[in-house]
Amino acid sequence: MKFNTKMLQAYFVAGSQDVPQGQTLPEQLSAAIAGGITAFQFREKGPRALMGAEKVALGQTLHELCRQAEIPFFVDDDVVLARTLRADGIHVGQKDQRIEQVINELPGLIIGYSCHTVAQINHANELTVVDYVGSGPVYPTLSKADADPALGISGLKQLLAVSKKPIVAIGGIDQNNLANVAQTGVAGAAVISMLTRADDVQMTATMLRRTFTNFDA
Ligand code: 3NM
Repeated sequence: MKFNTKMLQAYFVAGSQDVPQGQTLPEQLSAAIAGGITAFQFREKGPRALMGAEKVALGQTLHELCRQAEIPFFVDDDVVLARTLRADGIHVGQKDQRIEQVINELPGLIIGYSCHTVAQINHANELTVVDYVGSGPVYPTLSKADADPALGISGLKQLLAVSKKPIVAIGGIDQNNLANVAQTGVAGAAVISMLTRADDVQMTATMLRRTFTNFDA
């Protein structure tokens, strides 16, 4: 699949650990797709994450839902899992395997790279195969244990000013602050809890998508 900046508009990130009891990730992803999300990232991480065959099986189910909807399926960090699941893309963090190594091991995949500082953005600018940058946390988040300090809108704007790559904002983004995030000019928002904790996942996904479709020049 070829990268398109519009894929970043409404970017759902989740693993089974993010889903409240009584619901499942395939159900939530189906609802989010019905609502209009533009990308999904499988991020099975932390003490409650699935392992081994169970993780692969869930990934296959989720990828199939994305395939039917013709939206990209990303894997967080894991080169082997990305290859096993034939993912469309991989998202690489600063603390993961070195980005250059991932790029060499997965030719042809869409590559996302987390950047939290101007220095990291400058590095990403030099990497021609990096398609987009994920920047955050914009606001404090409960979904990532080792998150950096919050950037705020002003910090996000500083990163936007130097980035040659499209930026998807992440971290603590919810229905109340979404418009402020969109107004910075980022290509989209990546969210976990805004969708996994939503009362109505489909409607919330539609709201997320519309926010960025309206700001789309
Ligand atoms: N990465 P929520 S913040 C996965 O700053 C992730 O790079 C972040 O979850 C970063 O939308 C984050 O629930 C968690 O705040 C986002």
